[in-house]
Amino acid sequence: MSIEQYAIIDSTLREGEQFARTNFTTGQKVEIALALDDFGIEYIELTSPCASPNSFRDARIIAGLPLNAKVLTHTRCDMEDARVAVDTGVDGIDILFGTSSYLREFSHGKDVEQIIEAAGEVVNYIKSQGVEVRFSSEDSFRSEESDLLRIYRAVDALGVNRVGIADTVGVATPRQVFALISEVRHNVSCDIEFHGHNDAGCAIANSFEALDAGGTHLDTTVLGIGERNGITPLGGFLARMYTVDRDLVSKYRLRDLPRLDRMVAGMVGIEIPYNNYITGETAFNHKAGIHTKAMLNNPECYEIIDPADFGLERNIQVAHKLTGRHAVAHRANQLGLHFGEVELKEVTNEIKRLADEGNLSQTELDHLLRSRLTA
Ligand code: HCA
Ligand code: CU
Repeated sequence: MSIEQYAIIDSTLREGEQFARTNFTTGQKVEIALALDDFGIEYIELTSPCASPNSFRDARIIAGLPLNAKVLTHTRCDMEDARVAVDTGVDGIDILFGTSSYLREFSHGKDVEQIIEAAGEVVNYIKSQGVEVRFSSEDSFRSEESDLLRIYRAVDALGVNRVGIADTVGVATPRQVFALISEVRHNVSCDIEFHGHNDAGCAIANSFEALDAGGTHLDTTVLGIGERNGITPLGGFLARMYTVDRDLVSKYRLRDLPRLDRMVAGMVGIEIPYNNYITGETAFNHKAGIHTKAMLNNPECYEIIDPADFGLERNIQVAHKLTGRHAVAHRANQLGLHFGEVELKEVTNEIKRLADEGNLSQTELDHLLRSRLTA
């Protein structure tokens, strides 16, 4: 385990704007930037100022906010775009070039030498303006590794702050990510960023492997919103890191995660998925009798994350047919009711019988428990 230091580049205001339902207002963008900054996120990435007039204006506004986080914007590897980006007053510019054979053939038509030449001019200009610069290769995992390494070595020699590896189409496996980032680590001295899409469900695992292999910066968005089904979700990534070592995430204000997820979900008009990492409705719900018995003795039996660290509570579900005596006694105790062993067995059997007949609500269950003791 080699992860000692890493930083999050949250791209809710860039990749997140590429989510099908997103259309943030200026006010919402400012609210998100402030909330991410409060949370302790180190970098906030914004949509290219060349995308639209409001994108330019909003980049200037956010770059002017008194944030601890560094503000980045994202542009093509193009001199005119770079000039506009510098004009916004951001701390850093993330430039992107397509290096896969698909993009080289069907998009820009440039070979490796031409890519390096174009990068040189733009990188030198951005650096001359005293602004941070990152060079990333779009669709890195469908690019020739030797081409990638040549390009990364060249931009490293130019003095970029970071190179970026992007799994643009979500095709990479964790092993491939570990292998490529390890190789890049041996070839450059600058920092290394990873950006992973989630098309095949590997974004979080890939992000973890990227850091474990020597990556230093990781892209996330709140709830994972982004192009198609999105990228590494902030909450899921934190869950992954927390369960490896809580100290890895103690620098963030974890108790604010539920508010952050709710806020962005509301702004883009979606519900937080029921099975979302940490903030999903059922993330800390315990149902089966055998689980709840152990949980009541020691929650760590079935929980690798303490919900209290995220300002949340667990729920022991009692009103169902899989319930058990311990869960029923626990609920009864919460209501100030205490059953003897025989009564407890009887009332538990009664709950199971009723639940078999149809859904039993918590209110009905509480009523049953109370009526048993007053009868
Ligand atoms: C895209 C661009 C990008 C860029 C990632 C990066 C990707 O939407 O195609 O700058 O590292 O996934 O490649 O989001
Ligand atoms: Cu992306």
